[in-house]
Amino acid sequence: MTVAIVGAGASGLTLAALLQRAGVSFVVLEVRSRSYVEERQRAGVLDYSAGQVYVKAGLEEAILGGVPLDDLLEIRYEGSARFLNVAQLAGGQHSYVVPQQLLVRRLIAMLVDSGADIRFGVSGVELHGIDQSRPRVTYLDEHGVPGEIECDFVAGCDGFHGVSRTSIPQEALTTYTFEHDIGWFTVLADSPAPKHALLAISSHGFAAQFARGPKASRFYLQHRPDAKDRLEDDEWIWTQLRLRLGDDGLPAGAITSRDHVEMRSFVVEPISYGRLFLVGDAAHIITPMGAKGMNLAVVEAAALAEALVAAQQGDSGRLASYSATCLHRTWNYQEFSRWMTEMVHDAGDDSLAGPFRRQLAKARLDRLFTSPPAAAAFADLMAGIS
Ligand code: RFL
Repeated sequence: MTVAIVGAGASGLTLAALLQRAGVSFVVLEVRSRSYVEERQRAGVLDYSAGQVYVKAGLEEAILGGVPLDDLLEIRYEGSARFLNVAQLAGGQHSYVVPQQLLVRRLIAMLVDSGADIRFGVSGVELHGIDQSRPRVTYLDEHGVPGEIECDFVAGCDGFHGVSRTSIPQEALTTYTFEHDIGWFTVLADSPAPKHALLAISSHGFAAQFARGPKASRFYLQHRPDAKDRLEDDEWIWTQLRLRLGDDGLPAGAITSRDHVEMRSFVVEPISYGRLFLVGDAAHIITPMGAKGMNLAVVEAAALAEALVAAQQGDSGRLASYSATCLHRTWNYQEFSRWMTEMVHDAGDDSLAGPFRRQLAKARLDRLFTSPPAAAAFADLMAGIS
């Protein structure tokens, strides 16, 4: 059996690593260079379920070795701190602080060292015959030389803007999109990492701070419609962060990257067609609230690896149920992300939600600190669905 893996991000590389362990042959095609992929900064936390993918595969040391565990979540309300010990509430299921670029770098090093076939810098990738028994993937290599991979299955791990999803006839897919009508900036700064993941709810708007290594933080910052052109305004950013975090002494560091976040959700159903299986962002986009994008990508890659290994042994049942199994998890995470999005925005700032919804959101927030079953249900989703 040969699997063509389109895309060398979190999902494609995880799938490759798991197939390699199982002795299934594969080729990975990636449009970007190795160094570009290794330096792309995005997510920062692997939840418990995603971490277990590497533990169960015997890759704990190679992928998770030396990374700190993540137990506590701070929710700061108008400057006053409250903590949830998420790992304890979830029965000891802790998350791992793993910047996405570290995960990607470790996976690539492991795969390349063991001779895996990863072709970086390709272009013009096209899928052919995905509804037939021997699909083909054509491309131009990094020197512009045409190449072709004949395979048994194609794994579409090429993100939202890739070619895999759009190779499926439109009439075969149902598409769901949802605009959250909230504006966010994201800023990466050389500012000391917070001790714990921090969500700050405030009448000035929502903000969050997460570690990205010991000396850097990723901040998220809600902006109202009248402030959406403030992304380049460092003074506005630091003033707003200090106000919302209730921390006058928050040190301003060099901002190394800044962007608008698309607060949009997207799902297609089904996520397989013929011999093509979509994985991760190729199949869905989830807002950063709840931090599930990378985790979904990793857990889906594991589900597909298991299904492909079973198929190689003559059991194609798991491939047949791959889409439904993954969509169940995806919709649960979309619901979790939306639930949290409403809570952290509405509880602080009633200029968008109005006073009634603000009270509802505050009740939802308080329940996390007053009802152990409510806190446990929250922690259960934070730990992830395997
Ligand atoms: P990736 O990681 O984007 O990898 C897709 C790969 O496919 C390549 N590609 C192609 N290759 C071959 N042929 C083509 N035609 C191709 N087109 C594209 C791309 O170059 C790329 O290498 O998708 P994957 O594997 O599905 O992984 C998904 C995650 O990367 C994504 O969900 C997360 O990064 C989302 N995300 C976060 N997720 C979390 O769990 N927690 C977070 O805190 C978090 N923060 C974030 C994020 C995403 C962000 N951005 C910019 C999208 C913060 C940011 C700023």
